[in-house]
Amino acid sequence: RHKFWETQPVGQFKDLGNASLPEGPIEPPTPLTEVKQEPYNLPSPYEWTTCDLDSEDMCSEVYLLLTNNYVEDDENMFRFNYSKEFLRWALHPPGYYKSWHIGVRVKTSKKLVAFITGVPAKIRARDTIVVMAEINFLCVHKKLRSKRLAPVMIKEVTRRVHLENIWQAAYTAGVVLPTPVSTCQYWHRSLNPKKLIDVGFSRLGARMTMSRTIKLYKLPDQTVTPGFRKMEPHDVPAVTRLLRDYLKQFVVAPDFDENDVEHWLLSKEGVVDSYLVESPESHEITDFCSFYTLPSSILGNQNYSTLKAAYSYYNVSTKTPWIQLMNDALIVAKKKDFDVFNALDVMHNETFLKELKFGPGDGQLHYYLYNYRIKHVLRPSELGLVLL
Ligand code: NHW
Ligand code: EN5
Repeated sequence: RHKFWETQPVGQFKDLGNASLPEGPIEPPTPLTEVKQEPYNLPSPYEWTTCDLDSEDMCSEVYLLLTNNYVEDDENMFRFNYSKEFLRWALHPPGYYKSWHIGVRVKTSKKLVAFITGVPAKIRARDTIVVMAEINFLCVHKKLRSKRLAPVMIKEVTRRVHLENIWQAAYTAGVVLPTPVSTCQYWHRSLNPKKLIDVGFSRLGARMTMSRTIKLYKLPDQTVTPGFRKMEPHDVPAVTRLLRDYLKQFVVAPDFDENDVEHWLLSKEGVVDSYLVESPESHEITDFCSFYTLPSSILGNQNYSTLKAAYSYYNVSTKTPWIQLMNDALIVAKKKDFDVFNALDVMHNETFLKELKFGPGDGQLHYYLYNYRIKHVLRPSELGLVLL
């Protein structure tokens, strides 16, 4: 069934019910001297390249490869359209390795035809903090699919991760592979229902008119929580404390320090937005919410080419009720002209999704760990990790 994945240190389907297998690494690290020193062989028309996203030209090449060939929904109506600024942010966190940003070119034309990336992250699984690679942006040009290039790319990124003495990885995918740590559901909150219906992202409900639908999804012009404001650089220590304390309760979650929070959560125009609640009395930071910007190209529509989507990122409520906090997030997203606000059913998201008129999407997201076994399949609410 899975000729490649059967050979890899990942949970296998046949072991799913087996509670006697221990939690933790599936295989031990090998001495660094035993890690293959040369890149894996590609089919002879192709060659490896390391992509420097700081180079405007290389960043554009990667952007165009992904814009034309990355993830689509199951009916091929929408395709993720990560911006260049987003890619630079996603691939340049503290301690990143340039060697983990891997491209494949056609030798003769130098055209970029495939890509895969890793970034380092400290991820806690129960009470163990593990340095991992987060693998993302695996993409093979549409014309080169089903030639078994993906396994070579995965083996090559694995080799380069091993060279840094890192032996575990985390990744997500819309497809089922051996074997999910957890399976999450996408939920969608319409902000611009007319456009969403016009482009086929959503449908007019039974016994609903367009004007009733627009009214259903109306939001106030202003946020309602006193002390709700944009996160600023001086908030990094307080937000780090708030977030670290919140993420403790999940089975799998990132172990963020102040440098990580500064990188991943300080607002970056058109990339990531973070808001917090500062108590007007005590000036304590009591609540936090954030979302990242990931538009999708709309394939084959006469009137629209881009769907502006905000994706729920990390949120913490200690004083403001979840529903009020996340409604304020919807209000600011609407003000910023997003068409839809998306969220997974991870962390405490179930407590606000239905109430705030999110509806389940047709997509799922499966979470995976490489070379790390977790005893049971986790509920989405046990996951404290959001990958981009
Ligand atoms: S998920 C998004 C992945 N990208 C897309 O869906 C874009 C559109 N599709 C494509 O570009 C986020 C191609 O279809 C791709 C496959 C490139 C997906 N993950 O070359 P072949 C991520 O980026 C397996 C893992 O012929 P193809 C996460 C498949 O099961 N494996 O297929 C990435 C089969 O193996 P099997 C995937 O269609 C995580 C083999 O690839 C996969 O031309 C990577 C077929 O290869 C996927 N999304 O290209 C793993 N899709 O055993 C990281 C298919 O079943 C692991 N496959 O025969 C950790 C590494 C680091 C470890 C460090 C210690
Ligand atoms: C790695 N970082 O399928 C990411 N999206 O539901 C890679 N559906 O947008 C993995 N098909 O349900 C990505 N509208 C896996 C996801 C791939 C993209 C994907 C789904 C998630 C999606 C939309 C559009 C469907 C178009 C036809 C969808 C319904 C919205 C509706 C709004 C009103 C209330 C009910 C729901």
